[in-house]
Amino acid sequence: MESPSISDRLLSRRRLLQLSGLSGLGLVLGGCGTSLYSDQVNSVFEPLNQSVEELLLNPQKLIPNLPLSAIEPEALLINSFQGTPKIDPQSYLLSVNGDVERSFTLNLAELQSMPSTSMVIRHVCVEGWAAVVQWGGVPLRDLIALAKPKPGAKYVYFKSADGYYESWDLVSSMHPQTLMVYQKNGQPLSPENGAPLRLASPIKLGYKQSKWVTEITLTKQLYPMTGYWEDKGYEWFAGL
Ligand SMILES: Nc1nc2c(c(=O)[nH]1)N[C@H]1C(S)=C(S)[C@@H](COP(=O)(O)O)O[C@H]1N2
Ligand SMILES: [Mo]
Repeated sequence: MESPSISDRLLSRRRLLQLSGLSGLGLVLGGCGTSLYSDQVNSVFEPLNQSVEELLLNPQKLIPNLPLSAIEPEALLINSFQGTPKIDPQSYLLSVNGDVERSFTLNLAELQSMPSTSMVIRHVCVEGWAAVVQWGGVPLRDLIALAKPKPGAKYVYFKSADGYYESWDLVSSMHPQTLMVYQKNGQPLSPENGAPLRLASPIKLGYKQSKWVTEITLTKQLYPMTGYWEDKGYEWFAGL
């Protein structure tokens, strides 16, 4: 699942603008000139395929944010099936690909230049602990929309640098509070908690929330290996 890497930083900014035009989302990137942006929107706009468009237009029910005072910094235990992988944030790339019109890769600076969201939610692990956490990052739905899923794409696979893997249904992936985060409790995300980039969402159990995500792949089918813990017998949907 190779996709062209954005090597030139200037080009990449332009490419992001093109992608945002294609998405129909009207993303305005921080620090970018708006004149280039409006040129791109008018020249390259194409509607999204129906199902993703519907998901964008009919936002799902939001989980109420908890107050900042509810954050429990000590309660979030580190869970890792085999330690923290070494990732150089300078050379890190997120790849988005699969059954999409436009595969792309983004580096951390590019991800951090996209509009971000913050939320305070409860993380729940099946092992019997929970923690209120503030997370900050990019809505996964924005990345999915940039990639323009092909009609029939219904699942989203996540590959992690430690060999962990997960799959989600598209609807849960498009939930406005399903985020790819690089920030936790007001600080940059720590390596143990999944830096440079991890999933965070109030609608799924902890094991669905992959840390150290390097690749997001849209698929039309659910393949036999659905997730690291699921393949050991845990429930796939794992909704909260
Ligand atoms: N790549 C990867 N992601 C992972 C895991 C893992 O072992 N590897 N563990 C999962 C589980 S079971 C939980 S509860 C959360 C824990 O996140 P934390 O370590 O930041 O508290 O990460 C999830 N994501
Ligand atoms: Mo967990």
